[in-house]
Amino acid sequence: MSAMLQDTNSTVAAETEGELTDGFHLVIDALKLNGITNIYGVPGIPITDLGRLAQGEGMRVISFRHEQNAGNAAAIAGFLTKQPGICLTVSAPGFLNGLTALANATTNCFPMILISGSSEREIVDLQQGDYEEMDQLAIAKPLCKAAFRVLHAADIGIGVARAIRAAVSGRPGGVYLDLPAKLFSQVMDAEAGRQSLVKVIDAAPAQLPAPSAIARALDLLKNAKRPLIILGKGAAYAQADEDIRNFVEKSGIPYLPMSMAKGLLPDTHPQSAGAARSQALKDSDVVVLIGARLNWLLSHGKGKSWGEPGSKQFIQIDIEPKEMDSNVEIKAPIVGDIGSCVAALLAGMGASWPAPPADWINALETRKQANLVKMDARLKKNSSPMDFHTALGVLRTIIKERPDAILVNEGANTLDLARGVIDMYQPRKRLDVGTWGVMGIGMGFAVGAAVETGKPVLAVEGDSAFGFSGMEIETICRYNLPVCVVVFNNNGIYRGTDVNTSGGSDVATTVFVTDARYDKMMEAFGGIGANATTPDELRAAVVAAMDSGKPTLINAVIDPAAGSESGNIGSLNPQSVVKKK
Ligand code: ADP
Ligand code: TPW
Ligand code: MG
Repeated sequence: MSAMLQDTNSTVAAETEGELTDGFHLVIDALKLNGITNIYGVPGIPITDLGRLAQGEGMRVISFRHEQNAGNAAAIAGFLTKQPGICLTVSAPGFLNGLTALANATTNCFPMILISGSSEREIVDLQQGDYEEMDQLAIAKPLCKAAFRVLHAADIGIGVARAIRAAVSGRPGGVYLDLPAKLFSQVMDAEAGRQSLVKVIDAAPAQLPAPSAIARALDLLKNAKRPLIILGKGAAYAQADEDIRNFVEKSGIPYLPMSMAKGLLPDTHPQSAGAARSQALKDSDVVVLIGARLNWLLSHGKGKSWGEPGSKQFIQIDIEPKEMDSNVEIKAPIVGDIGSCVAALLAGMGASWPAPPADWINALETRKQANLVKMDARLKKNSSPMDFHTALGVLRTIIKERPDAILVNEGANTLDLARGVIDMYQPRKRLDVGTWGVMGIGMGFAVGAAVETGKPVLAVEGDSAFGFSGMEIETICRYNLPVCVVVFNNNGIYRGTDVNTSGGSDVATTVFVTDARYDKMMEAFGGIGANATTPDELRAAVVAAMDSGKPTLINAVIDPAAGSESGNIGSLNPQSVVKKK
């Protein structure tokens, strides 16, 4: 290798050997060879030229205002495409800004690669105070699925290949790729460079379930009196849409979609038990989990919301063997990729499958209809100022009319209520705060979704949630993306009505500037701003935005008293019971 490899100082020597390449070009060539076309990042030392050259070589390089948002765009690109999304950052602070998104991607099982430039190893390791000095590899390691560093240009091909395979194979997740500044200007013979690149073959190999696991699961399912299917975002990610739909319909079993699995089957599907969720969880006897973990979002599979102790038996499909028995016993684990597992279940069900007992179906249907009637009444209330339901009723209709639009959603009340109110009709159209309930995914997800799919994006944002990534509306305007942001402005976090109990002049910790006009921010960058105080105004503004495809921000004025603390998860919010005299 030493013969092929040159550093910058030996460029002259290398030139005598014919056509040359360098670290910059090898990184770009390695990504392109593997079908990666988009990079999300923030430029600066040492990766400014990498972004510039990548753009020059025909990649789409989207520059953000903050790395966390670039990272979130890359993560959601990974979820939507099953290809790792690429985030590119500068050393130390830029890397750290991107790291939150990498950790979040890993937590959510989204494949992404954070590629970060880093400072000189010799100086970093001796802690001699380099520009943006930091041992980035060590810091990234516990927060992602795998972390690699490339020191020689000739190893870039293999490094990128390892990163891609690690991100998408098995349980998908975030990968860190550390590229020290010196690597980029290392020069080597172009032909040897080409030969060093690796096109990853079968990056996410199918993982077939054992026939005995399928038989065990079907046995359990066949004898169930009150079966239930839960679809999680792993099922949405798997892109096995048709087989999943066939499995649900052939089995006749009611199903519940987790938040980002909404639309895998339309929420209006007769078998959806979404509107009878509590009862379905509590009263079911056999539960089939498809790409959904029994974490806090499902109350760990036990406790009050799951009914009597011992009343449940679980079948779980997951690609990660360690997920089985994570919280409760799994009676029938099926380890494999969802596409292969669901196909095997379908095959094992044979030509006919007994319908679940009618009393179970009827009980859920009765509850569902009663709940839908209640919700309908709330949505139709033409309140002024608008409350969450009135405003969400408008957006619900708009998504029904435009089912191919992508809905991005974050906030507390704005999130929890939108999840229940807005029906989804197509797979992978609802993108939200995911496993961590993290604020700040909004504009990054909106940009990533618009860039990857070309579809219109409707981002429904709490006013606090929006603030975490709000500066990216400049990015949305700069790339002229079809994104309509609706800020649910209730003057604060949860509500805008809290008071400072000390009587001091600072406002309460959850309260923002009263009656702020977020729409003016969009106008500052040449986008369209609108203020909506009634359902009619809101509808008109969103329809205009979706029709035009122009970057738009609508400030939706919501009653500051309408929300509740922590939205639907107030039970997780510890509150002091001590009264100070
Ligand atoms: P939700 O939040 O919607 O309940 P989770 O993120 O908790 O979903 O669960 C997703 C699960 O899906 C993870 O355990 C992950 O290992 C699994 N998963 C992701 N992709 C696949 C796949 N292609 N095949 C099987 N399991 C998958
Ligand atoms: C990275 C804590 C959860 S929800 C929320 C915060 C700050 C904002 C709720 O206010 P919003 O919604 O968006 O105005 P609404 O409709 O109820 O008024 N930091 C991070 N993640 C989380 N989850 C928080 C803080 C939080
Ligand atoms: Mg708010």
